[in-house]
Amino acid sequence: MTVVRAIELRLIRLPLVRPFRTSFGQETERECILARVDTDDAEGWGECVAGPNPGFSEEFNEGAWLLLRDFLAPALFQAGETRAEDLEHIFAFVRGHPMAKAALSNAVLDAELRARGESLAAYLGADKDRVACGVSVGIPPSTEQLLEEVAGYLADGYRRVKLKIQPGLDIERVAAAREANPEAALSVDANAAYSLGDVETFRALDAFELLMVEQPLDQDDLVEHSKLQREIRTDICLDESIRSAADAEAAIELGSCRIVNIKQGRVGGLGEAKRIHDALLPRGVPVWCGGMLETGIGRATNLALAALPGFVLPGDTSASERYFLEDITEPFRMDPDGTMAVPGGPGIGVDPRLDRLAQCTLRTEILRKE
Ligand code: OSB
Ligand code: MG
Repeated sequence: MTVVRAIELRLIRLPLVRPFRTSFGQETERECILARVDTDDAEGWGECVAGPNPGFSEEFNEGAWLLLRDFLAPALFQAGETRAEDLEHIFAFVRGHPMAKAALSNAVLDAELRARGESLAAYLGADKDRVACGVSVGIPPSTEQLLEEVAGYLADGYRRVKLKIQPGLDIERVAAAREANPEAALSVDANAAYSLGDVETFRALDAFELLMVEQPLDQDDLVEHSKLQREIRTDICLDESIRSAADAEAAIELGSCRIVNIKQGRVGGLGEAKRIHDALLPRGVPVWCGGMLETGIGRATNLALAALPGFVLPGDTSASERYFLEDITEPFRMDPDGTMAVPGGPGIGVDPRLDRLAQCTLRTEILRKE
């Protein structure tokens, strides 16, 4: 049991090493909220995976900030003695807003685990101490740049390279990447940019032996995804559509996908992420750990999740240097064999560097239990 005495919200901004363009927009920096909680025994950190714009989902930084400050933090203070696993119930009065909830829940869990000296990976039930890494490639201005970027990542050792696509920047780009890399594990991610009328595009992509096509259609189109899956050979993987274990079970039952991307932030935290994992493992559905361009705080959280037994495909758990010139924690590095160590220290196992935080912070607010 823990009592959270204070919560620090911090909006930070880190330049990305290169612009990250998807079908829903372009980002040149990672801007996100960090939550730090103070308890009597330890402090804990959580990263909100939302960005500045509501393009990936409904959530965005300024909305998440208000929600954390005006609803979630007061509810946590009012609850008094709590365990991290109670927070889902304490926050259930707020509909939606999974990313904001996950940030604060993760911070409380981190504090609780640090206080008892247990690693997040062990707490979740990890069965490995290294995970296989993939990388997600934004849509570059030209095919030449795409080929150069892909070649660089494959030379680094990444075990899977995911290409972002959007209507008009799909078949030719993927064909070029496949031709240049006949044996590479390639996948694509459409971030919901297509409709069922685009089935011919996906039939054409079948020729390139992709590991999967991620989120081709709108997030609410489970039935349409099941129709598309019946029309194509390539496995569909859902990301945006999966907000809960119930969504995941519905998607599998409907045949809307054969692979699931689990992002703990998108589903409201590690509790729901683990329930999705636990529901899909006995059904033999492969899952992998997605990413949202996290700093070292969110990356450490993701690596612990990716170490669970059902995570059998390489995750978007890339090295810090793929995103930032300088992270806010010590950088996460990938070995040439394409694997990364899962932190083994108490809690998430990493601490932000205070000098880096000071450089990156746009705004801070401290909330206290009265
Ligand atoms: O759809 O998986 C996605 C980044 C931001 C928002 C959505 C997505 C992504 C990525 C990059 O693909 C994953 C990462 O490397 O963190
Ligand atoms: Mg995705």
